[in-house]
Amino acid sequence: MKIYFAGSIRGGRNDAEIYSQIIEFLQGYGEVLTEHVGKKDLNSMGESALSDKQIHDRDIKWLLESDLMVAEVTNPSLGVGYEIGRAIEAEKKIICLYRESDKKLSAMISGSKNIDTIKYYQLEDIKEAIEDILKIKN
Ligand code: 6IA
Repeated sequence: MKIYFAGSIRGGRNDAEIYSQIIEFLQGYGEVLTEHVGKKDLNSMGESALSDKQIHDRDIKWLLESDLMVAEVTNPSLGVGYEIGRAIEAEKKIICLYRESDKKLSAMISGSKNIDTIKYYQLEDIKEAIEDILKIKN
């Protein structure tokens, strides 16, 4: 199974460590195409070796190839929101992970019937929920 993990880059890297832990967990289920999103040395300026067009086109190609999108949406990111919209259009299975905080999740995510949203406090909380969703899918 190919998994597209989405997490904030230019929207802010405060949750990079959490992304890295989620990616490690997801790698037990399949190939995570976007492993770089969890790299702690990836700064908020993004990948300088590639142009923005190259990043966009490569990521959309990976997204369309994937079987499942998992997006961590606690830290709002324009890019992640865009990717979720593209994944819905492509009829992908989509799981959004959101840590309970003062900031409420966008209604465009929590109100979408095409997205399974998992609210969590710590990593352990999401493992069982993801496993349940994947079992239902398979
Ligand atoms: O608006 P944002 O930058 O927060 O959007 C983040 C999302 O867009 C992530 O889920 C990525 O899939 C995608 N994205 C945005 N910028 C990059 C990028 N820059 N590289 C890969 N995906 C990106 C350079 C980072 C590099 C390590 C490849």
